[in-house]
Amino acid sequence: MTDSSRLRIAIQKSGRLSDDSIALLKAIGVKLQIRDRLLIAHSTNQPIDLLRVRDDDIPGLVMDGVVDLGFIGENELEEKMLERQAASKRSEFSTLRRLDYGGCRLSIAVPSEFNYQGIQSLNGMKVATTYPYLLERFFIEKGIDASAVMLTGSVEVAPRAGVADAICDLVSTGATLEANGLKEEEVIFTSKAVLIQRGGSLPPEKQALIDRLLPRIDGVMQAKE
Ligand code: PRT
Ligand code: ZN
Repeated sequence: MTDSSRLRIAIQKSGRLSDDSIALLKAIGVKLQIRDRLLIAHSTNQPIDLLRVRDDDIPGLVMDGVVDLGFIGENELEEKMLERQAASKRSEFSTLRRLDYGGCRLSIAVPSEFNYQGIQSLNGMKVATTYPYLLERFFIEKGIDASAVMLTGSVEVAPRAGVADAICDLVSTGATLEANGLKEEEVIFTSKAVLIQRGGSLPPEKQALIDRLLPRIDGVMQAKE
């Protein structure tokens, strides 16, 4: 793949975290030449390679030690951690920084005409989601007897399509829920993008590079406050 002496960073190829993650790397002085179709992007002034993948793959790439660092939403990270735990897979990593973008919440929403009377109203419901592990954990913690229906997309249309009674999906402005006749009732997880590092020790030069980059990230975030 790439020269293993170079720091490998996994980043979302195209999606809500891509632009902000690339902007952050550029702001801390990492020059990048990104060609849209390519999986790998090399820095032209630092020993850094970017692996551009779907965000779903990033937690596993870090936890399996395929890459050294990854930019990922906490929602995806936590879901994948629970999934790996259920499969008795190790999920070693450390969170280096919580970043100032990618903010959203994972919420349960019900059709607006539904007479929601608190969390007990969820009992017996089918709830469509892309995050079954986070949702099941919430049900268990709250003692709710409901089931998660896994959908990989178009979660917000599930109640109208008769596939589920409610949904559990990411929300930022709330416009998508409103457009689909749904109202947000329970926030089950709040999320931002984070920078994570794989478990185990890194070669000294790689660790030294990370240790030089982190204060620059702090500086960039402080300058925006
Ligand atoms: O292709 P790939 O698998 O890489 O991308 P993806 O489609 O799985 O993810 P993407 O790019 O949509 O989101 C990546 C990450 O961005 C998420 O895992 C979150 O950490 C973060 N994020 C922040 C969001 C949102 N805000 C968000 N609003 N991810 C998704 N949404 C969607 C939500 O699912 C819903 O469809 O936006 C819609 C709701 O937005 P509002 O503003 O109408 O409430
Ligand atoms: Zn994804």
